[in-house]
Amino acid sequence: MLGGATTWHLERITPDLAQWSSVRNVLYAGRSQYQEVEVLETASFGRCLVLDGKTQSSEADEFVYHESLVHPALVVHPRPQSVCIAGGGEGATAREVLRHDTVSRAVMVDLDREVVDLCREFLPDHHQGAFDDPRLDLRIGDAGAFFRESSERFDVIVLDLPDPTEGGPVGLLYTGDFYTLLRSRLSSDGVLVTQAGPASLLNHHEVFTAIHNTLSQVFPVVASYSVPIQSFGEQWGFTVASLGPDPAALSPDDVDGRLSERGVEGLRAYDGVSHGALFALPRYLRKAIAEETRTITPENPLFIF
Ligand code: SPD
Repeated sequence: MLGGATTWHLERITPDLAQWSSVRNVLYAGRSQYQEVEVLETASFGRCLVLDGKTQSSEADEFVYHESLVHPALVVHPRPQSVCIAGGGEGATAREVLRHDTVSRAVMVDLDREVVDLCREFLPDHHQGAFDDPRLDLRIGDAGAFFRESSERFDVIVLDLPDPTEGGPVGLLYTGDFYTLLRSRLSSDGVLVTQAGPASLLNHHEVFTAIHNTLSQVFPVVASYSVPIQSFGEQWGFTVASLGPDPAALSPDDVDGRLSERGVEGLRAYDGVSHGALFALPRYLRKAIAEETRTITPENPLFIF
């Protein structure tokens, strides 16, 4: 039997597979206007933000997730000055964006003020003061409405959204219509990156391959990549779409040179070597992406389990 803990968090991966994590303390549990919110202190991963039952990030391995989400897109842009983040309530995506000294303006649009406030209070190791950086412009609101109503163009757009779940708040932000709008909000050489759901053997077909295919209908250059996130219990996917160079073509020296030129220091997961490893998808995933025909639309949305 498992050890003496009495409270467990169950991370569901597929209908038939889950990861159990023992909970030392429930720091917060409640319902915001949009979703169920928990901040759990777990024995294995430290503090975790859990939305609608799904771990969004943990103190132990959020650096893997956030560095992998942010830096490939920023590094491939020749000189990212303005960045927009959709979601990212923990503040850790903003933290990584603001490491690049080329960035003079970062707008972060998150739907849920209660989640942002809880993260500021309970997850200081995630944001590390990013909310107080004068370059950060935090907006509370719907990212879809923000991009429809503002004509501002950004060098990089980072979608750090909760997963698309049936009945959840973000399904429309994973559709071709939304990606078309975002393309019009990018500057020349602009780059978009999105977290793209599970990329494991058993569930890459849920949304990962379809997000790649949907972005391919809108952008000239699209590349997907993945990294293991142990607090999620599996391999996680990301997709980057570019109006300029292909991130998958950057050499380790290109990556390390750009990080160094921009004063990016203190990374624990990402560098030139790991950039190549991120994009080195296994053969079955490359095949699944090449054979994918589904496009995500408001009429035909896709959801993760
Ligand atoms: N910051 C948003 C990341 C969403 C990741 N969801 C992971 C779910 C793991 N089961």
